[in-house]
Amino acid sequence: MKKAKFISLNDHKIYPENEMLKRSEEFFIEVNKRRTIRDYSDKHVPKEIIINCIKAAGTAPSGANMQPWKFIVVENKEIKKKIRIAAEEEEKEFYSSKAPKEWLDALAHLGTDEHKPFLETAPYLIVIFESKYELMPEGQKVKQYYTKESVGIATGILITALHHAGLATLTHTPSPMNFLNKILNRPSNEKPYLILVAGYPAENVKVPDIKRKELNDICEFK
Ligand code: IYR
Repeated sequence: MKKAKFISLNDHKIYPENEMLKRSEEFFIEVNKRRTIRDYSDKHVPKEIIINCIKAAGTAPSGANMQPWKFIVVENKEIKKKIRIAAEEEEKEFYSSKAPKEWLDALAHLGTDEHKPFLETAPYLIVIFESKYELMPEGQKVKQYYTKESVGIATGILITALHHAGLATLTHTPSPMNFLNKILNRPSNEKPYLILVAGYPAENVKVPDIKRKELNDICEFK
């Protein structure tokens, strides 16, 4: 068993309370401007920006610090096309037969359908995989813990980092997504978690007229 080893905490900055208040307000104002975008410009985005955002995502806490995530960044047009074709096939089934009426009703206000042109137009598809276990060189499987939670937190940081950098995103989850293992040549221990579409919004893009819940509806103080 590995022994715990501790080092000093050097980088945690303490701010005066008025400054914390200002920083927290400003952060809310900034993230509150984020909207999910389904129509993208094909304008190039420097890869370094994406790299920095993925580095930010990689700072997420994780079960037993196992960091059970993998971010596959797809820029290649042929690969994006393959992903679009496979995703649209699943979505066609979803919208035409698989989805119960209740689900389609719940989605109606978003105006989505089986067509996913953004999978080709957007400069980046960041395909996020969740490692259910780690595969060691000799073939042993090492269990990972709280993988869904860990990858979810990392994805949240990634979305926030991309927004902070000035990019739009869309979380896309065609179901099932195993075609991603095949297209991206990922091993069987990696389970597709979601496709994060990233780029600039298309010019004059429209977004659904939807509202966020009020603080009182999402939070209680005891
Ligand atoms: N995957 C489909 C359907 C869909 C499902 C949910 I839940 C959404 O919030 C949005 C869409 C699609 O992408 O169209």
